Amino acid sequence: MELRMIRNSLSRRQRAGVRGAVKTPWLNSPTVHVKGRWRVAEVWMAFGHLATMPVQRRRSKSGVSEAGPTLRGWRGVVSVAAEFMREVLVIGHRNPDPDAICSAIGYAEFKRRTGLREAVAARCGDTNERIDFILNTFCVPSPKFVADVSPRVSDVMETHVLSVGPEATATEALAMMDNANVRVLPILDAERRCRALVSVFKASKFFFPAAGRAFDSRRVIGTLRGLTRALKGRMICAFEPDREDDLILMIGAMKSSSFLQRLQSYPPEKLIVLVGDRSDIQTHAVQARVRALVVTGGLAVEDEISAAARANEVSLLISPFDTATSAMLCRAAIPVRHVQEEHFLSFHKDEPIARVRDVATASAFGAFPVVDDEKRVVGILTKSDFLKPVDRKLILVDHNELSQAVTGADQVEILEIIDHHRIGALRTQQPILFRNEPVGSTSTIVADCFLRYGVELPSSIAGVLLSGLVADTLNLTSPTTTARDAEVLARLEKLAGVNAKDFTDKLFASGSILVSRAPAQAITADCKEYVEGPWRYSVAQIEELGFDNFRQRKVTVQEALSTYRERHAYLFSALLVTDVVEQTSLLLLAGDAAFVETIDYPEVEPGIFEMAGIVSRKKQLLPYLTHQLARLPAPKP
Ligand SMILES: [Mn+2]
Repeated sequence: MELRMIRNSLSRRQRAGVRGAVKTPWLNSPTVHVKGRWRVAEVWMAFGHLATMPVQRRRSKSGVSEAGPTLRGWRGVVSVAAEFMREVLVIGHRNPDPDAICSAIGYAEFKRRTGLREAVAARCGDTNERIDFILNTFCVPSPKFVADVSPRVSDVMETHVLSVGPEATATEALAMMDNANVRVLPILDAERRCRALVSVFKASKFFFPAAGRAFDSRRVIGTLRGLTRALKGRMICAFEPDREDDLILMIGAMKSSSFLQRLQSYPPEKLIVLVGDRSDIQTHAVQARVRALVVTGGLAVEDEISAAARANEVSLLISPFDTATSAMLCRAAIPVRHVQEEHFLSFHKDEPIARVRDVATASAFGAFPVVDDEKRVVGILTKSDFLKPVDRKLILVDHNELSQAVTGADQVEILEIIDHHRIGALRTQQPILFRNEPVGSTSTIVADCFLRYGVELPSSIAGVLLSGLVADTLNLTSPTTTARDAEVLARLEKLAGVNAKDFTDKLFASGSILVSRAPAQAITADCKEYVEGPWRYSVAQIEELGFDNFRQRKVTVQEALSTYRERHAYLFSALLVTDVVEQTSLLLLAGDAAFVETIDYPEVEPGIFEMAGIVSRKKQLLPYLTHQLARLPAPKP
């Protein structure tokens, strides 16, 4: 989304409130800045169509006006990232056939060329040998695989994860949290696995010990290297700088004699002494062999004292801060693992939001690391992320029934349907573009879109659409073929520079599914589910050059079909094995005996019917099956 387009989409009053726009590097998209007097609801209204969202959580204390909360009190600006989770998937049916894949590729291209830049071709099933042959022939990548389109954790999580390593100090963690205004920080190891979360609660217990444990406020836990970092100081000399110590902080603010006396009350190796440029105190500390001496105020140390420190193995640090500040910073140098929360809840990035939401909101935690399959942290989820709208929309091609659509299609908006099948029962929330034409393939309709609107059709896409067309119409020989298919095919042949007849022969010769796959996979490669009144059933089709491959495998294929039918509890499962050379088919039926008995085609073998001249599932077989179904008595409830 261009910045110019964002600005143009706003009203004049809104535009006045937009201060400017910057690129947010990790989002790879522009960010709009608005003034604090904007109401939160207005931001949603103005930028909602961009699927936008304030991505940086600022001060939680937001101002409230009568019209709802404003952005006042949020620090600085609210960043609204354009293109945040905006996607339109152009997707065919489950168990995709060439037409489903080819029309998705073609229509996504058409939509992108006519202004819908976020259109992406997708598929919800595996490709097969014939589809791969088409994609390879025209050098077109396979559509993006999407198993489920329902909103997932990864759709709303924050992907810019701020984190610290286990060796970080509390100072560093707290500074990072303050800067970014986040309340939770994961502690990640080198493999980006989450070990714990930084707990502000535990940190505050360390910094402000309970009244009875006032002595604890002098505890300094950490390494000398961590201390030096926290003090932004430098080491004059350091012994075992990476060893973690549990030290007692002592400030040399008293008379030399009192200091000497106090020194004796503690084991010297447990002491860290902070003092300004008081050489007598410094000398006492070095001679007593304390663990570390911190000279504050950035003051220089006499050469003799540093030499003595080296000789006595006393680590000597210089802090640029005054003694009071240095004392506080030393305490804050505690490694985060001492103030971490080991108990936390994490989610997998692919978990459905609907499931995660309840668990997350019921828990006491404020934020949740999001992990991938290797348990690496890829995002962070906070409760407010559940308010983000997931802007994933669908354009369905080559099907219009939810039972054949990608999982989760019922949970997202469907923008358009481009199809050539019977109209099933699909309800939509809004009016949609629904183009359904009784032509031989969806690819024909898609090609028609390019031709009708004079949109440039690249030769590779023309080749892909030609493939979908000849695959579905068996090169214009199927009874579903119309005059328009023939016209469109002639145009596509020219644009792609391909002879349809030669190509069809090669396409059907490329990979018999019965040969390349086990029967259980072969019968589901192009299988569709139908819902007809009280009944559910499935109809699959396999296209072959001759019936030889089928005859060799008919027993196992029949077994696979009846297993499949039982598993899905279908009234019946049908498989049409079509010989594309002779233009005829065999029908295998597994299912309800009363239904099978109604079939009046010749039963050449038990469960196998000869359907001479039948090649189209959609135009010939399906109307026949629904007609036979109507003769069945309604099932008893
Ligand atoms: Mn089709």
